[in-house]
Amino acid sequence: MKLAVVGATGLVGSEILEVLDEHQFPFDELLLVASERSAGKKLSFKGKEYTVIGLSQAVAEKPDIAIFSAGGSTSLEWAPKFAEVGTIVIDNSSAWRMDPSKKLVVPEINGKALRIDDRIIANPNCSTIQMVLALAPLREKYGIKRIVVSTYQSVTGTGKAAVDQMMAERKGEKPDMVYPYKIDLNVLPHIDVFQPNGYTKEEMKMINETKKIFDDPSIQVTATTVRIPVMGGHSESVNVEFKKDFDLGEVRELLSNTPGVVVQDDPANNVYPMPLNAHKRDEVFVGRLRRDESQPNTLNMWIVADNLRKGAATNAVQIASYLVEHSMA
Ligand code: 2RA
Repeated sequence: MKLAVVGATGLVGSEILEVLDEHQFPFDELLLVASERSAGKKLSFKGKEYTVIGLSQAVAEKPDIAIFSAGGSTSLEWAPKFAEVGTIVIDNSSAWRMDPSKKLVVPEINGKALRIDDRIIANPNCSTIQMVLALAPLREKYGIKRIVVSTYQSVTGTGKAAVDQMMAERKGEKPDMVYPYKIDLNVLPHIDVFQPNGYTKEEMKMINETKKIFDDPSIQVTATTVRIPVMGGHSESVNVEFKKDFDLGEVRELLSNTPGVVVQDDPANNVYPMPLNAHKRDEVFVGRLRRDESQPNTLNMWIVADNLRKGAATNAVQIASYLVEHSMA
């Protein structure tokens, strides 16, 4: 097994390396890949030093799996070149997610859809992954009619330059601006670019990707995505209307029995999910479970996860593990 991590020098790239190590992902050879600009750089993994290589050199190495986290344009150009030499690309960018010929995979939900000839597999958007993982067992039991989601997203979702902007602001230094405004002590109702319909691209990702992952275009979704000056993970307020009525105790039990989901819901003792506690954790945390008393069959929930983990690196490594375990790679 020859494994390549493309975009190894970035924030998600280094998280992928941590997750590969923690999950003891089996490989014989590891290629750390980045743009030609970063080629030659040294990175260490498990006490061993690696020299970062460029993309053309990596294609020539014909890796079995390449986990990409290098942005949409790199992926559009290079994923097909890897696929052509037989590599299975697991891509973190939005480049291929809505391509009808590509699978958009959260292994616990639709891993079964993967086939041996899939060559480019899309990893969903971070804020979508944590929401659908928590909703999946409830959808199975009660059916979903409509989702209203508002997010509170970590600056790590934008990348290292955004973390640097926030930290410089905290120190009173002049930052290189990534966001149109100051992010520290502020809240920006603006993630990714605005679309002609008034929604942002991040909001449209949540809407469209949810339908694709659940393979159900009839689910109605509306989203407001917001950037907040936090680092540990993304938080989401989710209001979900089911087709059938539910029992709150049963909801708790279904969520507690879902692999990868942890229920933290004890308001009397101030127990609820927070990004501070989700940081560096692979699971999705759910709490504030309560009936929406304003209309039937509707539940309110609060969902938190480390966006660099289950929202990116962990999900991608889990897809790779699924392929290995099912002899597809
Ligand atoms: C964000 N969803 O948090 C993005 C990262 N993919 O900005």
